[in-house]
Amino acid sequence: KEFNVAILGATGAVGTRMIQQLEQSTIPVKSVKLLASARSAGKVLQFRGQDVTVEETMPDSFNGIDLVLSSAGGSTSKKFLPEAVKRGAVCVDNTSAYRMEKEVPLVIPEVNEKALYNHRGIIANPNCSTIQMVVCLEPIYKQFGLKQVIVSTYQAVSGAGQSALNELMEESQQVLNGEPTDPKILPTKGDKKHYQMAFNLLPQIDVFESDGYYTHEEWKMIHETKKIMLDDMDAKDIKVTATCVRVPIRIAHGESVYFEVADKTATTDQIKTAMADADGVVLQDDTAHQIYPQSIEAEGKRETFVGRVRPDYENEGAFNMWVVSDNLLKGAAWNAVQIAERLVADDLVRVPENPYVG
Ligand code: A2P
Ligand code: 11C
Repeated sequence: KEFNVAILGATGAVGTRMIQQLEQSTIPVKSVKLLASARSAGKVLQFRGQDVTVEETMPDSFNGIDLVLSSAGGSTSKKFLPEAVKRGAVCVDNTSAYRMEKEVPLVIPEVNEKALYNHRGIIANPNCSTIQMVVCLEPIYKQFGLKQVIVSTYQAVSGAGQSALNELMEESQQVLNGEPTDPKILPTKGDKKHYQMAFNLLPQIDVFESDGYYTHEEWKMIHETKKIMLDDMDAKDIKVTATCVRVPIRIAHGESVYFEVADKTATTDQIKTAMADADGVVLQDDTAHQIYPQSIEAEGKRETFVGRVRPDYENEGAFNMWVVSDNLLKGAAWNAVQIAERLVADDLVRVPENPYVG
């Protein structure tokens, strides 16, 4: 069987990578439809060497589509994915629109592929910073148990979309030229004030929660991790806390992850081996030769890189590590296409009789 695939948000930072990852995937593609807003209608992109004209998204855009890969913002997903499911298309959604609904599987194939079997039309792709952390923690959890995770992120600007990336480049040039900057997007489009990102760090990703303490990005890292690893967004079995910081780099998030395992006999070498043996994780840890993960080296790669794995000498059974991955690939487009590959392999590209669209 061959599949008619639509990419919603095809002109964006993630959408363009979805095109590329789909081109390189094992999915038998019969046709590809590239969808965006009216602003991009008529723009010509390519799929496997063929020109494809971008179309404005309408409910009927999904007629005859089998599979949708979507990354056009949460409100666009809420508006169009029910229309797609109604027309028989299975949707892999990269936005946060449906992630916390219990009827919607939130999937990292290396961790909880089995959750795909219960899908009811929409499958959610987790947040980028969650994916790269959980893909490393899962093999540790399986072998040694996990009690607590404390993460601090160093997140690339492309996570905030193509327009934010353009803003960083423009500001950087302005600063180098000695000109004033005029921030309009970062730290987040959704908040009132905007700050310079070039040569700066911003401890705000997404808007603040109603408690006045945590950002929504931090909230997502905590609750998505629990939903993926423990199948319950509020589970207490693993304690998780996060600080999310935007750094002035283009692509690939870095994360300092501190974790405490249940099995106090676990050694640093065993922790390293558990991750080195895990699918999708590459251990880059040789301090004698200054080998550790770097953002510019992770860019364009599908894997998650881990290094600087070391014991906390003050706390038995606790460790630190440094995790880097391309936020647009494993953090978004590749994880989504990987989910689609598994759906195809397991004959799950069909909407069941009880679809769930929110
Ligand atoms: P467009 O290029 O027409 O604005 P990014 O995450 O890089 O900001 O990209 C967002 C993607 O979502 C783009 O492809 C953008 O299309 C698309 N998009 C934004 N709003 C809508 C909408 N209302 N309907 C369809 N696509 C949208
Ligand atoms: C960022 N992690 O770096 C965000 C982007 O929930 O899919 C992804 C937001 C999401 O800004």
